[in-house]
Amino acid sequence: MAIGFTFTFTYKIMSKEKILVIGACGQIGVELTLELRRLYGGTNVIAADLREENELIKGTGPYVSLDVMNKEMLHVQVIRQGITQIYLLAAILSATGEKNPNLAWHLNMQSLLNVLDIAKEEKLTRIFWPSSIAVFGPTSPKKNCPQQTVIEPVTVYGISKYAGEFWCNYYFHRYAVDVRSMRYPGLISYKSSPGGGTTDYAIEIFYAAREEKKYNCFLREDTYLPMMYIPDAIRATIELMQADAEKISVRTSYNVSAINFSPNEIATEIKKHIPEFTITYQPDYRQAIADSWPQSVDDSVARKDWGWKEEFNLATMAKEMLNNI
Ligand code: NAD
Ligand code: AKB
Repeated sequence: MAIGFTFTFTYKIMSKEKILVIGACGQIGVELTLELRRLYGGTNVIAADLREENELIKGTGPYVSLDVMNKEMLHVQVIRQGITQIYLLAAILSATGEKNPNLAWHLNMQSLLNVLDIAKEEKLTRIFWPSSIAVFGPTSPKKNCPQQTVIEPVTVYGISKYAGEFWCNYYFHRYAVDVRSMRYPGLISYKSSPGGGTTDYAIEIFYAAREEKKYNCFLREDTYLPMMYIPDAIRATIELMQADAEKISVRTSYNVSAINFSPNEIATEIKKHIPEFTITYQPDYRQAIADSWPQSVDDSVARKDWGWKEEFNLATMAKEMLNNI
C-alpha cells in the first residue's frame, strides 16, 4: 500500500514537468536527455543544441536547433513549449577555453544569465547548471578539497564557473529562482565524445587501448584528478534536481566526488584486461591546468544534504568502459 502510494505520488510530480536540455548533443547532454526521457516521457523533454541532432537521441523525443546566446529565441521556445525546467549544459570547457578565453567567458556567462533571467520572468520551477572542480586553483587544498575554502581559479573556464556559481546563488536569494548546481569532476563516458576538457585523457585512453593497445598521455603519470563515471553523474544530477528544496543548503554549487586516480593507475587497471597495453607520457599545456586543480574533493555536504553516494569505482568503471567500446 505504502509503496503504491509513493510510486503514484512521484509519477504525478514528474509528469507535470516540461524540460528543456540545452547542449543536449554534448558528452553529458546525450545521456542526460535519454535518462530524463525515460523518467518524464519522451515528449516532455525537449533536446536543444547548436549541432545536428545526435544519432542516439534521434527518435526518442523532440529536438530544436537553438543558440542559447539568442535570448529572444530561447524565451520564445520556453513559452511556446511550456517549459518548466531547464538543464543548461552548453559551455566551453577548460582546454578549449584556454585557446579562446574571450569566447569561453562570453558563452559560459551569457548563456547562464539568459537562462536565469528567463527563469525569473517565467517563474520556471527548477534550473540545473553544472559547475566544475575547475573552480579550484593552486591555492586550494590539494587533497579532500572542502566545500568552502580558498578558491582562486587560474583558467578562464574556472573563473567563469566560479562567477556562475555566485550568479546562481544571487538569483536564488534575490529572485527565488530554484537553481541547483554541482561541481562535476572529470566525467568518463563512451556514448558521446568529450568536448575539450583536461580530463579527456581518461576517455581517450580507453579508445587507444582498444584500438592500438598503446596511448601517449598528455598529462604526467602521477597527475591525480577527481573523476566520475557518467551513470553516477547522471543519477547525481537527477537526485539533486528531485531533492526537496529545504534539503538544499548550498546555493552556489555542491562538491561531488567518486573516483580519484592518476594516468599511471588507470593504465595499470587497463592492463588487467589488455596485458599488452603500454602508455607513454608527453605532458602539454593541459598539465598546468591539471596541476592547478585538487586531487580529490570533500563532498560530505552533498552526502548529508541530499544523500549523494557513488556506485562505480576505478575497477568497475574501467571494466564497463572496455566492454562497451
Ligand atoms: P560538451 O562540450 O560535450 O557539450 C556542450 C554542448 O553544448 C555541445 O553539444 C555544443 O554543441 C552545445 N553548445 C555550445 N554552444 C551552444 C550554444 N550557443 N547554444 C546551444 N548549444 C550550444 O560539454 P559537456 O562535457 O557535455 O559539459 C556539459 C556541462 O557540464 C558544461 O557546463 C561543462 O562545463 C560541465 N562539466 C563537464 C564536465 C565533463 O567532464 N564533461 C566536468 C565538469 C563540468
Ligand atoms: C574539463 O576537463 O575541462 C572538464 C571539467 C573537469 O570541468 N572535464
